[in-house]
Amino acid sequence: MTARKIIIDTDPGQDDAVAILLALASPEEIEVLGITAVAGNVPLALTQKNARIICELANRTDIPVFAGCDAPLKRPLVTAEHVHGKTGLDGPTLPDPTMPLQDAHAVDFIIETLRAHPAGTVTLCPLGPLTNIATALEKAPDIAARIAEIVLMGGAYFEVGNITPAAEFNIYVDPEAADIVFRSSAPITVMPLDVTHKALVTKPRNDAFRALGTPVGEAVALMTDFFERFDKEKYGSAGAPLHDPCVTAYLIRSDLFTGRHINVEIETTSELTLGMTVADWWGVTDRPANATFMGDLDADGFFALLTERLARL
Ligand SMILES: [Ca+2]
Repeated sequence: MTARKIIIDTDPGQDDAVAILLALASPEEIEVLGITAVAGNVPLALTQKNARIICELANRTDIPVFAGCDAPLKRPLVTAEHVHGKTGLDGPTLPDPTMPLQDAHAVDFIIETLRAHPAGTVTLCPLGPLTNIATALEKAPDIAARIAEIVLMGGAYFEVGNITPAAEFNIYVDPEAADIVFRSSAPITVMPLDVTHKALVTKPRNDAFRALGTPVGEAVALMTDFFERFDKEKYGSAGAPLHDPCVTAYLIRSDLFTGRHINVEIETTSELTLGMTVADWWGVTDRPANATFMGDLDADGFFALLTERLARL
């Protein structure tokens, strides 16, 4: 098979880091054209730096990293240091990056890459708030029809919310951007909390990362150790949910996931439910389907894939 060409749009974030490492470890299935950073879990100055730290951890200083939007379209930035720590990558001690940040703006890189490749051959993988993607769609509406697929982590239906009672973090931070993306007519696949809360790093799964005995295995074990404190304390879950790696795992093994092709719209006006992904899971409206909304994953298969691939780095 030919590797899928992708752009990873990200706000690292320990789980973003693991998602990126999984992609870089899987060249047969995934060709990473570039990484675009966005403000989210932590401010942009840290997310663009963290993206480069992760590339260097994987010895992939050839991957171009771009900085994008430093704030949501219409709102002040909300961050999540309470989950990810002050740096966004708390856990391991990783060296400051020496590889450069690219001069171009992330939004221009997204637009130019989609225009430079044949239509339907570049997949976008947003792992954070959708500000960069929405800005690109607004600036260059022609790119919507050129996108092969947008596979994103965000939203929830049965799990409802994690940053507010009604909303998942990525969508909540920039609901106007999410609204633009979900109305774009590009093919969309969503990894909501309903799926990612099943991708839990239990103790044996964490031990398996550490047992790789490599710098990557050790770093991933320490990142998920750190990340898990929050979820264990807050939700009493069995381990840290690896939200973002669901996106890159889907590109390698879509058979690990099941979902429904349904209508998904974004709440942008209510203060109470701002950023809610209103997903018509039960088909109670006749609004047209615009996204494949995942509902379940094979968690053991997911972690087997992840551990096997990380061992390659
Ligand atoms: Ca993220």
